[in-house]
Amino acid sequence: MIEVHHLNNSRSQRILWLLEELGLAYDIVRYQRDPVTRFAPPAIKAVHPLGKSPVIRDGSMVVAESGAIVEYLVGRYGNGRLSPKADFTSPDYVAYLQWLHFAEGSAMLPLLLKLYVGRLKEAGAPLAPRIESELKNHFDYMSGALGDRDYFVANTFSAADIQLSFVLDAGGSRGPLKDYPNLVRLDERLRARPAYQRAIDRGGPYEVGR
Ligand SMILES: N[C@@H](CCC(=O)N[C@@H](CS)C(=O)NCC(=O)O)C(=O)O
Repeated sequence: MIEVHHLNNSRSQRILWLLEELGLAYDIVRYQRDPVTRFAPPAIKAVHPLGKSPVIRDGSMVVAESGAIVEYLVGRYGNGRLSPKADFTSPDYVAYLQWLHFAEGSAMLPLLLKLYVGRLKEAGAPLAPRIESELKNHFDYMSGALGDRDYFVANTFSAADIQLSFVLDAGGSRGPLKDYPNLVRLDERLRARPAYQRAIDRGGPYEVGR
């Protein structure tokens, strides 16, 4: 049975959602953020030395890093669902990989900088213009690429949309999501999926984007 090491209000919500979309059985090992620091409890280091969530255990396999977890689950259990066929000559598959990696590799950086630099108050003020311009840069890019389509890759729901959903959620709580009506509509479309709702029911309240 796949085990998901799930931290409340975190990126691991995406993995629960993906597992629900794939109809796979899974167990949840739960961790609560410290109410003051928001850090994960040290106990999570017993499963992976980084001490971050998500981590999954699947038999002898322990996988950290949500993009890698998504690729692993879709590649191993997807049977053609939630991604274009793996083919490096296919523009759709290469676009899928790009979006999958863009979420954590690029888009989260200015969102995290805003969170941490914001805690410096006045001391962080010199960095604010660059952070804001990079937020705009990344959200402009996502919004322009989505255009009037419903989903990022081949206009078909894929695991790349799941991976990008945390960027939308973080953009809703401390970024510029509201300035991008097509991304707001995508966020609503994703949240309305029955598997998304089932993942919330199992994972517990999820308030990153609210
Ligand atoms: N790039 C990693 C980021 C993992 C990460 O930072 N997870 C956060 C939760 S959203 C975490 O565990 N934070 C608690 C902590 O750092 O103590 C991924 O996508 O899995």
